[in-house]
Amino acid sequence: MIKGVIFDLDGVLLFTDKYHYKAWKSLADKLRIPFDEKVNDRLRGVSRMESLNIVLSYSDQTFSETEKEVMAAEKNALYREYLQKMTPSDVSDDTRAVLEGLRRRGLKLAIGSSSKNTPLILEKTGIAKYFHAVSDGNNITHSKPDPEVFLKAAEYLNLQPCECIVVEDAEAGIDAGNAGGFLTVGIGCAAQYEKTDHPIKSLSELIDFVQKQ
Ligand code: B16
Ligand code: MG
Repeated sequence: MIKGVIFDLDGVLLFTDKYHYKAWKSLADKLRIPFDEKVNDRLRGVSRMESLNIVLSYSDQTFSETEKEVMAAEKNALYREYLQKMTPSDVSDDTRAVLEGLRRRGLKLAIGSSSKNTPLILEKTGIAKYFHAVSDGNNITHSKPDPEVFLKAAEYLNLQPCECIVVEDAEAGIDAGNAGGFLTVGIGCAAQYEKTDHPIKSLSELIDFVQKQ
């Protein structure tokens, strides 16, 4: 029986993925590295430094660790400028209705995000009130596709992985959910991924799906 739902943040609850894209694009343009939506999709769910390594893999230059630290910090500063402008109006009515509907039905809700910027995003959008637990880039040592972030979220909810659904937009996130023994639901890019247990087109399909389990 499903007792909890663990939501990825970026690309599932909020469209902060467009800000990641703009910030990485700005860095890539400066370094004259080709970067488009297809490359950006490879960065979904993976950590900041792993993302940077993917971006730099399209360059024929090599960079020192110190140079990479500077680049990652520059990208993050630009990304945070976009986040600072977020408000509760960035949360769609549909998303609110689904979170409220699941809570009303007694489900425990958690966030499972690779992002170290999760606290800022929650503060700006005011959505922390919907969640019983938050597991993010600040409490993990291994990023998705490692299941750590979701296993911690389930632990914080006092639930077993087999009692929880993981909702993801990233292939790395679906791999993480599967590796942790969760039922995986994919939206956006992850809806087309063959390893996703259940694809959805919109979050509003979740309530029915949870009730049928
Ligand atoms: P940060 P999620 C992930 O968030 C993003 O999808 C991924 O693109 C990003 O590199 C990662 O967070 C780390 O983010 O630089 O803010 O720590 O999808 O797991 O909610
Ligand atoms: Mg995501």
